[in-house]
Parts: sequence; C-alpha cells; structure tokens
Amino acid sequence: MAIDNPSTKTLTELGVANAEGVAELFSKMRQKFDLQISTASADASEVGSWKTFRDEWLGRKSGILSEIADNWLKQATPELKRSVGQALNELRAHVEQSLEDRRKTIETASAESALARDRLDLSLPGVTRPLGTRHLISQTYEELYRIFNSIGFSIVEGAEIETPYYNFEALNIPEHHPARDNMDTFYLANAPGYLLRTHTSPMQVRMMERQQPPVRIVVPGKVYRRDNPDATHSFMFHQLEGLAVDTDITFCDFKGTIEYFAQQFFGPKTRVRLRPSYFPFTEPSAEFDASCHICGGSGCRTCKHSGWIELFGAGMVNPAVYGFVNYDAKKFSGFAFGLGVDRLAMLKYGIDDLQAFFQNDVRFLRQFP
Ligand code: 2NL
Repeated sequence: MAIDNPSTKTLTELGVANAEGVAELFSKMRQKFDLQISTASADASEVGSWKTFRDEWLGRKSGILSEIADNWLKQATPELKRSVGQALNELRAHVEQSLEDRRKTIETASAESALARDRLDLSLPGVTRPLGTRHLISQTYEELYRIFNSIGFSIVEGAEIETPYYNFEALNIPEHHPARDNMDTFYLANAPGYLLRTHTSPMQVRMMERQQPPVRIVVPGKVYRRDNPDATHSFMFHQLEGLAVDTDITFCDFKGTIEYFAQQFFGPKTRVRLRPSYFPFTEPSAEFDASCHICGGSGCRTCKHSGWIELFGAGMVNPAVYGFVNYDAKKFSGFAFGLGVDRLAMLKYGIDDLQAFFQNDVRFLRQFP
C-alpha cells in the first residue's frame, strides 16, 4: 500500500478502521506538513514557491486537504465521520496558521532587504551647486541706480523696438539727418516702420508725453547701432539716459548733478570739466570729462597723457523737444545726458576689450564676483 500519497486513498484502502487509526493518520500528515514547511527557505525570492506550496496543501481542487475531505471524510463510515471531521479541521487550522506565519516571515525578510538595499547614508556631503554672480554690466547699472536714486531720479524702462517718431523726430533729429541713415540704424525688415532704438531717449519722450514737469528719470537699457565690433564698438551696448525738467532748472543744476555723479562713481577727489559739443536734442550741448581716476590728472596710458577722461555727452534740453511733448518752453527748462554703461564699466574696472562683456567667458566673469 502506497503510504507516500495517502490522501488519494480512502480510509478503508489505508486500513484505518477506528478513532486511534484516524488520529495516527492525521498525526503523520501533520508531521509531513511540518517537515516540508520547515525545509522551505524564508528568502524573499521564495514568495513564488510559498504560493506553490500553499496550493499543494490548500488548493481547492487538488490540494491535499481537499483530497482528504473527498477521500477520507466523505467516504468515512458514520462512526468515524465525527473524529475525521474534527481532525481535518484541526489539521486545516494548523496548516493555515503555519502558512500565514511563513508568509509574514517572508514579507518581513523582503522588506528588510529592501531597506538595507536603499539605505540613505545621511553622512554623505550634499551636492554643492556653483552660485552665479551678477554680470559686471548689471553691477554697474546697480551702482548707477544707487547714485541717481539718491538725488531723486526714478528708474523707467522702455521698449527696444521703437518708431522713427520717438527715436528721431521728437528729439529734433530731422528726416535727412545722417544719424537716421541705414549705416547707423537697424530697421526691422519684417516690420516696416519700426526700428531698434539707437538710444533710450524715446522712452523719455514718452514719459514727457504722459506727465507734465517735474520729471526726474533715468532710463536704462540696451540700444543698437550699426557698428562693426572691435575693442570699443558693438552692434548693441548698454545706455543710461537721464532727464530732469522743472521750473528754474539751470546749467548750474546740470553741472552740479553730473559732478556729483562723477565723484560718487570714481571717487570724491574727481574733478570735472565740460567741453562744447553738439546734439540736436540739447542746446547748449557738452562733452563731460572727469580727471583721470588712474593717475589723478598727471597723465598716464589710460588718459592718453591728457589727465582727462571723456565720460559722456549731455546738455540743456533743446526747447524744440518740448514742442513735441506739449511742454511750455517758456515755463520749463531741464538737462539731459546719455552715458554708455559698458564704457563706464571698462574705465572703472580697467577692462580693455568691450567684447569681453558679451563673450560670457567665466574666467572673465569670475573676476567680478
Ligand atoms: C550721446 C549722449 C545724450 C541726451 C543724450 C536727451 C534726451 C531727451 C532730451 C534731450 Cl528726451 N536729450 N538725451 C542728451 C545729451 C546727450 O547722449 O553721446 N548721444 C549721442
């Protein structure tokens, strides 16, 4: 009689005829189960084989316990039915409990190995990201804002695309003035009637259109001119224009303001001078020089041994401009200036090539943190 697969036989076939025999038979099945489950691995990868093992014992159709129910219990004599049923229930409870315990063990083991695998090392140093710095042009703008804010000028920005009216006409630059030539101005091929502003004055005109005096503003921004690039020229550079209009603004206010600027920007020992010049939008016009901040005025390479450095152009606002913005030229007067931020930064920080600002070589940028 094949005892290795007893659940496929009936009790009669197994020669079991009383309660003691039943108890002994169930005890053997329990031992068999215990042996099998104790030799199975508790490894996480054993989840699959746990399921196979569970089905072997608890499977609805061909599991061992189903076979026992079919072959032992259902076929049992009325006298044995009770003890077989009871023993089967006990065995089932034992098998289910043991399998559940094993499942939990496997689950814990797999969670632990996942934890070990993914463990964070909190002692590792963080990722240090390199911090950028403000571009030297931006830093220079900030210095200029500080100076002009301190004497009551507001900062106003405008668009880079403008019309000939605001860029030229309203600034008293007539139709056939050479500054309007294709040589100097970028006209937009895809937008006839528009151009890239050649200075930030158009925004100053717009501000005057919008409000009556007093006006005290500086207008920063990129401006564009058809220049070939070299150490001092570029098709784009950065400007700051200033405008002050009020009753009783004199040439003295004009000179005092730009002198204050020069001493704030280059140092308190700076001396200044004005030379006659010409701009259509100012009358009189002047070139504004400062004593050389390198040699103090005694002459050096930077000032080409003149002791003076040209800073920017300026003047008293030409009354003709007021006519375009509905200002009463008899009541109001003012001054204006237009400075190149790139040029001032080159002078102050001893940079000999304008192109260095636009090449974005970090070896250059890092020198001005
Ligand atoms: C330069 C220097 C300058 C102005 C700009 C200005 C603006 C208005 C009215 C009058 Cl709204 N003037 N700006 C004045 C003098 C000089 O720029 O070298 N320009 C070619």
